[in-house]
Amino acid sequence: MKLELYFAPGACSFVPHLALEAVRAATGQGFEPKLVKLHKGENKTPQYLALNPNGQVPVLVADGRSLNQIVAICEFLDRSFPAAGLLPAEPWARAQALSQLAWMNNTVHPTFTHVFRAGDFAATEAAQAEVKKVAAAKYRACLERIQGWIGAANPYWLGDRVTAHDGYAFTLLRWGGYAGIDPAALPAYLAYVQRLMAAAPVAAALERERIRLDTYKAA
Ligand SMILES: N[C@@H](CCC(=O)N[C@@H](CS)C(=O)NCC(=O)O)C(=O)O
Repeated sequence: MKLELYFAPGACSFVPHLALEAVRAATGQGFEPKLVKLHKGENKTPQYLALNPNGQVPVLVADGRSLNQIVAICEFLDRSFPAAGLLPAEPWARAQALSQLAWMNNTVHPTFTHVFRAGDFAATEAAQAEVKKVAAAKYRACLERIQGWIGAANPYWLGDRVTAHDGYAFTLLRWGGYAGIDPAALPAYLAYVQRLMAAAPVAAALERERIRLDTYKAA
């Protein structure tokens, strides 16, 4: 299968990026990374909007067909490459894993967007500061819930294989730095992410995106 991933460094596209590295490690199926420069508006060109009318990363192009939305991309990759074990096969465990991915995508991620792009949600500077403050507190609570889930992870979120869940966990903790959240304040989460970053598929994706867990700056 010919696979292409449209991604932006540090964005949520890290989730399918890591999933594709996990697929490569388990099956040998490769993919072509396609860098999208969001700051240059490359996600709003007519060519890009034809791939994804939402004008966002990620997009997976599989044999010429484009697919957007992280949850759908993970589901497609899991069904296409079951040997990679991206999602559990047992129906209840699978549904629970999809529920966690969906929550990160539809709740945690938009909460962060209120911190990162408060100007999209309020007009005045004072109102934006308020939006940012309230959203940062909600975001911290979300990270604490994730810490509760992965605190007992062994060694990775879903077991002994790196999966898309781990890509989301890394991304959301990294974004926490931009929300003023010190990863050291979430010790079990941080220990898990440090372990994760040493895994070969994660290291490959981090290297390609040239990102690290270095977004938190002490005030
Ligand atoms: N629910 C979407 C979220 C995608 C998303 O929010 N992508 C962000 C990067 S993390 C983006 O492309 N932002 C640029 C924009 O909206 O202009 C998905 O799962 O693909």
